[in-house]
Amino acid sequence: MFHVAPNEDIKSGKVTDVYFLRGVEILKAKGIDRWVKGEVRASVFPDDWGWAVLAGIEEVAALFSDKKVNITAMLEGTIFGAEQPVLVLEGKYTDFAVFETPLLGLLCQASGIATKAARCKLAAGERKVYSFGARRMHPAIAPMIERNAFIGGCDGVAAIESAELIGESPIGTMSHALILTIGTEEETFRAFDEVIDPAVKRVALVDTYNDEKFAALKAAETLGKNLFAVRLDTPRSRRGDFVKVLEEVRWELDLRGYNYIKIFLSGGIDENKILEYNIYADAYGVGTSISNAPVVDFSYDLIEIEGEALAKRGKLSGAKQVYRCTNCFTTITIPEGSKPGKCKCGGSMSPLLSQLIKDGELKRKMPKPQEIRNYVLDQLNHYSL
Ligand code: PCP
Repeated sequence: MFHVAPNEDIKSGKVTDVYFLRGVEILKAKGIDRWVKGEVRASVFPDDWGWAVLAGIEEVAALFSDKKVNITAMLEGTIFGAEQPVLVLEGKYTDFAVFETPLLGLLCQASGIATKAARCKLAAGERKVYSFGARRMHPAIAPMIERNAFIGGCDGVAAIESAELIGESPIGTMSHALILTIGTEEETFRAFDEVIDPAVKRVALVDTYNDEKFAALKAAETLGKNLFAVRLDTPRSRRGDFVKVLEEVRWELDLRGYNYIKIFLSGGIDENKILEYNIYADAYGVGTSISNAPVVDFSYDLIEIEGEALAKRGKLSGAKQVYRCTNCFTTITIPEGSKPGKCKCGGSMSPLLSQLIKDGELKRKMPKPQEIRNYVLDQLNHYSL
């Protein structure tokens, strides 16, 4: 029905670029079967990002479990730099060659989404950031998109299937369509408050018909203490000096004692808009800029053939380890087996690449999305936009 590959085709290596299959055919025909080792790394990041968040490792583990390979990799959620190997895959080349396509696909998109989410969360600080972007992408991958938006730092996701995948409650209250269908904002706010589970925070959408400040006051007068926030999803054609609009909404609410009512923004939001609107906004719904985030342009390159260091032009040969200072987060990449010594700050250097799969057997407990998210948020304290 839908133009997506079923799990079994991904797992069997059918979702691969044909030149990998032709390579295997030739090697088998010529009886050439070498033990090779290769690494996944990105030489540059999109949009001048200074760092990225590694995501997609859980799915990579699912792809390679029961394959005759060994994989070492950074933990999912690790913040890494350009040129740093994030995963090392070794085995008999003909056993795994066709899986290079799904391997990179799983890491490139997930890491782009998780990084954009982390950048938005870093910009928002304590303010909530919710993933509202399932509608911008093919529904078959909505759970993947929102799972990685969540582990990257989003505080919640909107799509029901995605929320189930990560074990969270879906976020969202009312759409413009509901208000237009019921007829008035006031009737809609009342109906929402009468019908919807009281545990769902009441967020009133205030940009459907009139000026946001008057609709916000209408919402406050209608729901009083039951109102948690007003949402402005103002169309671009009406935004003008949007910070001034937010200032007015905040002023008019506070003037009448509605200081407790929060301001929630959505529509065209990214980390730069968040920095601009933080003066008045308390939470953000981010869609396109996270779900349509640029990919992290990972490549997989062989670095050893039968134990001998060898790499193509432009790549550093031989196996490596990436060490990060547990104190100042300085990171170095050195040949595998070399000693990193102490960091210049006196801190100790901790290796980031560890065993994930050994002879097709999973050697790592997969953390919950909440644990990965907390790991990302902890690291973010050491990074800036
Ligand atoms: C959309 C919806 C999403 C927002 C925009 C994501 O607004 O509210 O949350 O926007 P982004 O992709 O630009 O970040 P509408 O389609 O106008 O809203 P609604 O369905 O709420 O009526």
